[in-house]
Amino acid sequence: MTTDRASAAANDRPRVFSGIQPTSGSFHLGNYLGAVRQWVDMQDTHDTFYCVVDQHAITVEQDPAQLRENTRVSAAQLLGAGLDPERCTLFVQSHAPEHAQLAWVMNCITGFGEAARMTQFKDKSAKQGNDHTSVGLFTYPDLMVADILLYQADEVPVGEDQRQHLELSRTLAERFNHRYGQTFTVPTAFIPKATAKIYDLQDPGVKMSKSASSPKGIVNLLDDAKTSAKKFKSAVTDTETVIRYDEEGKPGVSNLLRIHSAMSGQTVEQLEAHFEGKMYGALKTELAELFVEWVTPFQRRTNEFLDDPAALDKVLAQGAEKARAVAGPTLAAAYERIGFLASRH
Ligand code: ATP
Ligand code: LTN
Repeated sequence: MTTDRASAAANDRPRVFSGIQPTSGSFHLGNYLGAVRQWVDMQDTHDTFYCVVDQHAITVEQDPAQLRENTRVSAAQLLGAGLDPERCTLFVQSHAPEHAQLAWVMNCITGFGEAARMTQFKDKSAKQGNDHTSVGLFTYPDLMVADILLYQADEVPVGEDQRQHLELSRTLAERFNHRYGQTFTVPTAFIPKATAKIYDLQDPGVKMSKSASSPKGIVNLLDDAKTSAKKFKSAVTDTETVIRYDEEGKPGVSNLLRIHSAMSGQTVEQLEAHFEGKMYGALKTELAELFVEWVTPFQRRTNEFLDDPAALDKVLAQGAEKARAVAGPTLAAAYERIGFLASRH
């Protein structure tokens, strides 16, 4: 049985897979700069598969109606950000049952201690306490590994916080291949340094995060643009007055410079020269303007997709069909290698 390398080779582009959780009503600027922006760019150079990972979202408690709504809003934002269903495959994880099926296999080749060392699990479970932590949260990384390996992905664009999970996907791909014969491509993480970790505007020592940031520290893409502009203007900096990049000494200013650089396309050095002799207010105001200029059309496009749920559902149904055409043969190969009796019906 052949896996899907043939079709990836046929269009001669490296394969990309990535996912995002529908755990909130809006993505934040960290999600966009750390991940989604790369997803958009890679459509031109890679064979791309992008997934709204609703099964990961239920590893913590979710309200059913809210989850359904957030799944649609997530897909609409991805389209609003520039994903083009003609050039990528966009789908919802639970629409492709192969993910849960391969995840079981991954659970069975992962050591208990290995899973227990995942830092995101340790952090989240420590916060919630054992009685409120699901087994699903513990095996979350194995579902993520299954997502990636099903598509024989070469590259996985994510933020810095996902590096350890990516390492696990490499380890498990190699382990499976070694035990049962060559089946999976060993993926690499694609983590552009400059935007790998966008920090909270009020607490520039920690990442901007849906679950942990205070409302003033997080820039939500679907919030009223004026509200977000105000957040940039009240971002925490330091008591100096020089606009200079220094991650250790000036984390707040450095975060703002990195965001500006990512959105304007100017290098940090160019920005330091541009802001020479100016006060922090100038950087904040310019950044707020840049953001509003970008976010306004983003919100318009996202709302267009939200206003037509039937069209959105159709995009997702077609995406699932394309995804399953790749995931199905990979799962079948893995099942055969591991020794499952073929089902003939
Ligand atoms: P939570 O804050 O609850 O951990 P999240 O905001 O990290 O959630 P995810 O759906 O887990 O959201 O992440 C989606 C993508 O965004 C991932 O690739 C992740 O690495 C990236 N990402 C999240 N936060 C940041 C950040 N502050 N800077 C850069 N990338 C980020
Ligand atoms: N755990 C990831 C979301 C995710 C993902 C994936 C990312 C689930 N499956 C596969 C890349 C590839 C997160 O961002 N928190």
